[in-house]
Amino acid sequence: MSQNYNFPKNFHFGSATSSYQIEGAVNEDGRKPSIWDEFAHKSGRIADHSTGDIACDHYHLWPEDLALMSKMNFDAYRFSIAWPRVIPDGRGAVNQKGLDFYDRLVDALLERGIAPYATLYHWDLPLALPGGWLNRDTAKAFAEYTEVVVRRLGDRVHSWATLNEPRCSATVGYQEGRHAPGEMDRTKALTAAHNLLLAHGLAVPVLRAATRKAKVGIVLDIKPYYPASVSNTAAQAAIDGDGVFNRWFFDPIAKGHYPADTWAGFGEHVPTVEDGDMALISAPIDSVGLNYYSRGFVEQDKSVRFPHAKEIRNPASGYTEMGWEIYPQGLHDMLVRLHRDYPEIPDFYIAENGAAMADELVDGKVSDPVREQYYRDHIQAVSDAIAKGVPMSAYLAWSFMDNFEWGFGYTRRFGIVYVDYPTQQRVVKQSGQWFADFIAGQKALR
Ligand code: IFM
Repeated sequence: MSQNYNFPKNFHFGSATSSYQIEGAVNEDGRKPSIWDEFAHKSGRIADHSTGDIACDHYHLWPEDLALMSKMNFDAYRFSIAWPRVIPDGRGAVNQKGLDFYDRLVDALLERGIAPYATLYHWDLPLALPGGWLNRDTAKAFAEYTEVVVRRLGDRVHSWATLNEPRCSATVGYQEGRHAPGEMDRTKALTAAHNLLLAHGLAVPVLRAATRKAKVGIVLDIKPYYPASVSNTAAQAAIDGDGVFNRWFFDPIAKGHYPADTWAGFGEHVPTVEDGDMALISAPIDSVGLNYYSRGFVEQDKSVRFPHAKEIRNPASGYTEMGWEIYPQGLHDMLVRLHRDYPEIPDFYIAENGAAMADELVDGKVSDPVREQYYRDHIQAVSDAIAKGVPMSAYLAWSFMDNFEWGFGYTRRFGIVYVDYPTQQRVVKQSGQWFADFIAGQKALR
C-alpha cells in the first residue's frame, strides 16, 4: 500500500487504554472488587498468574503518563471509567473519591489540549451485582451509574462510549470462559449480549439528557470475514462468521433487530427479547468506535458449532504475538462496508488498533519495526476509506502503553510505550516515536 495520508483538519490522533488494564490501586480510595479482580485471583486462567492489582500503576502515575501523551502530540486519549471505583457495590452509594480521580484526569487532559474519549464500561463489572450480565437488572444499574458519571463529567468529555466490545464481554466471558466471569455456555453468552445491548440502550438517553456537545455512542470490535477458498461452503462460513461477530451487534444498534439468518443459526440459544427492548437498543447515536485487529479467513467446518467457521492460516501474511493475521486491507474493506450497510451511523472512529509484539528493552530502547509498519499501513487504510466517503473522526492506537492483557496477563505487549513493570519506567518505542512524529506532521498541515 502506498503511503499517502489525507485526513480532515479536525481529525483526532491519539491512543487508548482501559481502567483495569492500567490503573492498579485496586483497594484504594474506596474501590471494591470487579469480576476481573475475582477472576484474576481465583480462576487460574491468567497465563502468567498475574492480576491487575498494580498493572501500570496509572492511578498514581497518571500525571507523568499525561505529560508523555502531550510530548507524543496526542489530540485525544481514550480511557475507561472503573464502575467499581464510582459505585463500589454496583448500585447505591456513590464514592466521590472515585469520581474525583476521573474529574482530575479529564481536567488535566483538557489543560493539555487532549480531547477526552470516555468509555463507561470496559469489562470491570462490580462483583457485588447479583448475576452479572445474566441479570437484566444489571442494565438498569448501568444506566444509574452512567447518570452519576455524566452528571460530573458531562460536556468536558468529547466523546462518550457506553460499552467497550459487548461481543467480547459476552462471548469470551460467558461462552469461551477465557474472560471474567469464566462461564462456558452459549445461551448465557447470548443473554449477556442482549443485556449488554439493553444497558447501552438505557444509557444513551441518560447521556443525552446531561450533555449538549458531547458525542454519544458505543465501541464495537469488528472483524471482516473472507472465504479461504472459492467454494460455496467457505463463502457461507464467511457470511455466518460475519453474522455472529459483526451483524449481531451492528444490526440491533443501527436497525433495531437481530439479523434473521444468525438468529436462525443460533437456534435454541437465542435470548429473550422483551417488548420495547429493540427500540431502546437502536436509539440514535452520534458515532461508533471501532476496534480492529485482524480478519477472519475461513473455511466451513460442520464439526464445529454455528457459524461453522474454521480459521485458516494464510502463509502469505505476517502474524502478531496474539496469532492474529496482519491484514490492513481488512480495515479499509470493513470501513467501506459498514458505511454502506449502516447509513444510520453518522460517524465512525478507530477506538483501538494495534499489535502485540515480543518487545525487548535493549540499551534503553525498544526497536519494533513490524509494529511501526502495522501502524503506517492501518492508518493508510483509514485514509483510503475516508477518500471513499466514509465519515471518520479519529484514530486511536491500542495501546498507549503495555498493560494487563486479560487472560494473557503481562505476556503480551500492545503499547507504543514500553512499560518496565519492576520499575514502572515508561520508554517510548520506535513505533511510538514514529506515531508522535506522524501526528506532528499532520498538525503542521492543519
Ligand atoms: O486489550 C484488549 C482491549 O481491552 C480490548 N480490545 C482488544 C485489546 C487487545 O486484545
